[in-house]
Amino acid sequence: MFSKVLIANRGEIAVRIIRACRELGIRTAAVFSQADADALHVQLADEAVCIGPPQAAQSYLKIAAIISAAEITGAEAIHPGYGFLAENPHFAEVCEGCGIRFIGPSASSIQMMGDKAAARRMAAAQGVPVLPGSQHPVRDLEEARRVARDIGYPVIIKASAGGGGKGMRVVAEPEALESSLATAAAEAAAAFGDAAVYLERYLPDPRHVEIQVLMDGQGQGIHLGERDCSIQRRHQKLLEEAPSPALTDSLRQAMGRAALSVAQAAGYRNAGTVEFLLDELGNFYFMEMNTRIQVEHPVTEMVTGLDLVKAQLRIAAGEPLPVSQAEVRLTGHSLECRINAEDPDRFLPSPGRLTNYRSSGGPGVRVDSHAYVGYVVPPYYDSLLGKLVVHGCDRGEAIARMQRALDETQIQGVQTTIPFHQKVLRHPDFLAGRTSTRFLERLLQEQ
Ligand code: MV4
Repeated sequence: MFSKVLIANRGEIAVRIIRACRELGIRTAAVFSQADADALHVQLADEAVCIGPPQAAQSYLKIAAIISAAEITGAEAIHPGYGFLAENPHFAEVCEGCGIRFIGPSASSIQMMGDKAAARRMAAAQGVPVLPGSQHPVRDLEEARRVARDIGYPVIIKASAGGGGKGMRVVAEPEALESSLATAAAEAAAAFGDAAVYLERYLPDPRHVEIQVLMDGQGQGIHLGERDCSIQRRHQKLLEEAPSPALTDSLRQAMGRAALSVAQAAGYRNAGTVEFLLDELGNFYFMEMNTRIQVEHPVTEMVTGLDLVKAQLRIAAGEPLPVSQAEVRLTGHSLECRINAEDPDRFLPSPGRLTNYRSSGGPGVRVDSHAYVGYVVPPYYDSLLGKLVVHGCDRGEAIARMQRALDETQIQGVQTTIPFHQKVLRHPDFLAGRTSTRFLERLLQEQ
């Protein structure tokens, strides 16, 4: 195992990774920007290096500064967390080139999955269902017209270099195709420096269901069930759960096998997530693969009893998978609420000092947060203050527990998304498990 790991991240995920390292007897080196000198991850790490000014482009995204910090501290490996450099193939390559282990997949797997059109082709080649659409980015309007006519309207235009909703356009009828194609391509070019787009048949109200996989370096892998992440706003997830209220055991098995075959075909190593859209009839379709540890990983940890960050560290150090597929057992139900420092009605950032903070606790409650009384939430980064995660013997107990935990939590000095979550957890559709990617739209219209 490594003796020292550098954490190339901040906030709750840096704290989460430091905790896993500490339990494995690994020393930790943190990096921080000038805005994060008083951050919890800096306090909890064994040592910390300032890597630049507050703006992420001048600190957490600066590859040279992070590699220097790893060299100065003598770290043998770098954990990238999520966001920032986590899915940057160039960063993974530079780490390995400098003799520092990148805790994640190979640069080539990251690159492959970063090309959403290529990932879709690879899934289809494995016999994994994909929605009808173009096998390659569309070359021009004529080709787009042909493809759209073949698959039938409505269609969705997606950026090949995209993911997370940028450069996406739904096209209801042929008349709208030309202008939507132009805006989607322009948006993709601006956001990713790559105007390539492809088409798919549009599902009007799917669920977002993703499968967690763990792969060793030899192509052996296990799947750890699903997370239902249908409750999102502008492609930001707000509440996640495991298991999905929509899955049966046999559907879960089919999706797990599909996820593993995609990961195997990509030569994937370490923790990854295969995203699917699920329709009302129980048909699932490959969407994309995320090559990082995800924000919502704790719900999988709660129902499997596994520590995914420790598994990442072990796999990166060349150790075998923590359990076999036969040993994976899903127990009970878990929910995660993302607590953002935001105005809960308009979802606008609410930075500032936490004048009061009282966290929840008690049976089945887990708090992954970097918050403390007196902490100043900086305006430079995403607004996630922490994650409230619960486990119960079934969905009903998990919901009651989350309601109790949200009620117990007190945060003053900034606005938070807690009132929003309290509303969701009382909603009859949520209580009945009737969630989909349109749930929030409906809820916000009801106010
Ligand atoms: C779709 C879709 C419907 N049909 N693709 C959104 C993010 C990006 N990863 C893909 N997304 C979608 N792709 C087809 N063919 C609907 C969405 C979508 C969505 C997906 C998951 C969770 C929330 C969403 C909100 C709006 C649209």
